[in-house]
Amino acid sequence: MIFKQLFDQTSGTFSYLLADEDTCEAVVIDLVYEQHDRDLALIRELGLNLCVCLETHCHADHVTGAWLLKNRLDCKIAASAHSGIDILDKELIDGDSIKFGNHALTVLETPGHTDGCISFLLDDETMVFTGDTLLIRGCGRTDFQQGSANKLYQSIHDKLFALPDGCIVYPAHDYTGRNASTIGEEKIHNPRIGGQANENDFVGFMENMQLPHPRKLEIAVPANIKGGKPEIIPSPPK
Ligand SMILES: N[C@@H](CCC(=O)N[C@@H](CS)C(=O)NCC(=O)O)C(=O)O
Ligand SMILES: [Fe+2]
Repeated sequence: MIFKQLFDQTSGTFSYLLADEDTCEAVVIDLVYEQHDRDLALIRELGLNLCVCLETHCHADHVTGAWLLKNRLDCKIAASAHSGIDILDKELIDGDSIKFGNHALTVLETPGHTDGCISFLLDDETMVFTGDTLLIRGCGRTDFQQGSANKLYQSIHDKLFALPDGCIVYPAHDYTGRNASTIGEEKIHNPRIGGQANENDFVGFMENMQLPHPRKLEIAVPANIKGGKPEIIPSPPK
């Protein structure tokens, strides 16, 4: 399998490209609008056939590059049926399978950061793409966008922590220079939900975080509801 983890420095966002080496079918997860040229070039250089842009949720801190890539490569856009994104070609629900060649991602509904948060589990359970549900030594905030610390606890504790300890956690963000973790590591070392922390500890922690709102909140949410479709459609290069 071809696998690329890509990073946007400005928003601290990871995007992911996964593809089957034999069939060249590819999927991407959580693109960033400003990284469109980089992502398009990479897909073309590798000779891939992009099937679908996947969104783990409707992001509040950056605008997705999904619509821009669909406009150029004629792929589909898919996210949770509860994401609030209104231009989806496919609304995903728990247990759905997204196939690319001989590989597949399974959809796990993991609400809490938003109602429409989903994670994507690779079929051999070696990788899980957790969006903002589970971050490295952290998790998504629960103070807006239908956030619920109780739901987030259940999603992480009951669904993600039930995966094999060796399963590699690839989140949507990191703000400290780390790039991946494992389920086993987070079960022990996540300061919010790891170790002996119970649901009350977790909810108490989340309700007292007092984070400033993301800088782009007012721009990002309305733009992401439209899949990142710009007001003025860029004309393709000649
Ligand atoms: N400083 C960042 C904040 C980003 C932020 O709030 N990120 C959200 C994800 S959309 C989050 O859940 N962060 C969790 C945390 O920082 O612990 C910005 O302005 O964009
Ligand atoms: Fe988010």
